[in-house]
Amino acid sequence: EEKFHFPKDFLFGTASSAYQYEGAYLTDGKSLSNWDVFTEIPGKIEDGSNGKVAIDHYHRYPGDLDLLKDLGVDSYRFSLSWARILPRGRFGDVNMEGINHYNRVINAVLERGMEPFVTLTHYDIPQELEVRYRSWLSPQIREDFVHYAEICFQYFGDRVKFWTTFNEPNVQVLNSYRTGEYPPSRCSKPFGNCTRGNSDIEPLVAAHNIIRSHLAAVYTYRMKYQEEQRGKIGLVMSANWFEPVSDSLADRLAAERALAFYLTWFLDPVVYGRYPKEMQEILGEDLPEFTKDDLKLSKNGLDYIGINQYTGRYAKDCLHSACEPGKGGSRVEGFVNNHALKDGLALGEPTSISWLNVYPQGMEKVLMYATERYKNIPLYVTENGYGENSTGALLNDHRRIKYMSSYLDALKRAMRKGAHVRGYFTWSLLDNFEWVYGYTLRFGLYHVDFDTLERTPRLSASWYKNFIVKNRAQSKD
Ligand code: GCO
Repeated sequence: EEKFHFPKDFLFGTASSAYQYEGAYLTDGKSLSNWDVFTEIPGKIEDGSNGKVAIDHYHRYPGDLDLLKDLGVDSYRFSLSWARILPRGRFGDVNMEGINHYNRVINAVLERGMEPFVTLTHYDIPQELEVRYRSWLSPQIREDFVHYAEICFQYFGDRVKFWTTFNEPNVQVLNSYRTGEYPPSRCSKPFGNCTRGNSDIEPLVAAHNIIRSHLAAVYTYRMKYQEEQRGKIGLVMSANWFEPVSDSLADRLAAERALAFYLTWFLDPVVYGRYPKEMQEILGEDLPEFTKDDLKLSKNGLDYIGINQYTGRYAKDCLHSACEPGKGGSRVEGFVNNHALKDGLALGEPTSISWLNVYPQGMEKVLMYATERYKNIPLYVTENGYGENSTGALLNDHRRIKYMSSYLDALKRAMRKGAHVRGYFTWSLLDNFEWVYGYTLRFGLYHVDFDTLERTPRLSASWYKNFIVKNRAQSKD
């Protein structure tokens, strides 16, 4: 195999999020988040569980960071709980106990020789913002978000050099306002199980408010903090690949539309100041517009793009032929049917998790796509990982190793072809709370016993450790 060199500043790491890891849901002045409230509603979470305790990372972070140090990673990606820092948003005071907690975490990461890679919002927000003005459906949220972001820059920005405004806002708005699976569980046809019905444009409205919040926070960082603090600020997207189900022109265009209505939906406005043309054509006046002021903020409104890449799906045109019910295909999906299977065969290999097929080619393709579309903007693979639907221990996780190694090969292929990838974070160091699946899915390099909270390494932990050592050595010769 051709020799490959990772650049010197390449970051290997693992990723996590506050609600999925921390627990301590009312400790030290934290208020209820939207997820604390939502998980109380019967039937929302597969095993009826919640993140009140999660894996108690709030108290166990020193030990967990020791595990990371032992893995030899360069960086730890984690998120801050907004409700710990500003329990009432901008309607109340900063909670200094929350600030002190994250100061200790950030220092502990740095003391172990790692770089903190910090997400401001990974789905959980103070419930007060939901109750007062319906959070992301209201333009008011931008003021709250910028206020929160500035407090984080002020208290942590001397040490945090990588900021992410939002984690997977595409998944967030679709699950919150389209399928109703995430709080505040609003949905539109054909999805059921919503507490309230709504119009199908709510995901577009929420997305617009998120993009404007992102742009304003980036602008504030650049104007007031970046010169002194010298950090980078970016946005992390869920970046599933969409493969045309056939070679026909119609299906190839459908695959383009699928990406437009998922990935470039957020990235095009932030980088180029406009929504993708496929969205403009199909949604017309229902697509919110940016004001002149927004546009002033929005040229190259990020320093890096975060790519969460796990899997791929088939895209089938249904602009010209009938959409199959139950497979997406409405105008808010760009008239694209989404298929896991073609002639009964999955794109790649199926796993025990319905949304996860092993399709490493998707990693290479998405990285090349982003490189072509966004030219010189650096890319970080901020998540990639393998989960199993199992309550057993499965410490011999050969399937995870095979998955990671094939995706890392695909990442190298993309880099050889010119993709500007600067980092790779695997999801996740530890088994944790997997949103609507509760504790039924396990993504950890370490097994966590959810009763005793004991952490036990799987084979993949030493595999990843070796991978990093080997690949670092290459970069030095
Ligand atoms: C995200 C993801 C993570 C998941 C992981 C495995 O939004 O970044 O949903 O939080 O736990 O992708 O599904």
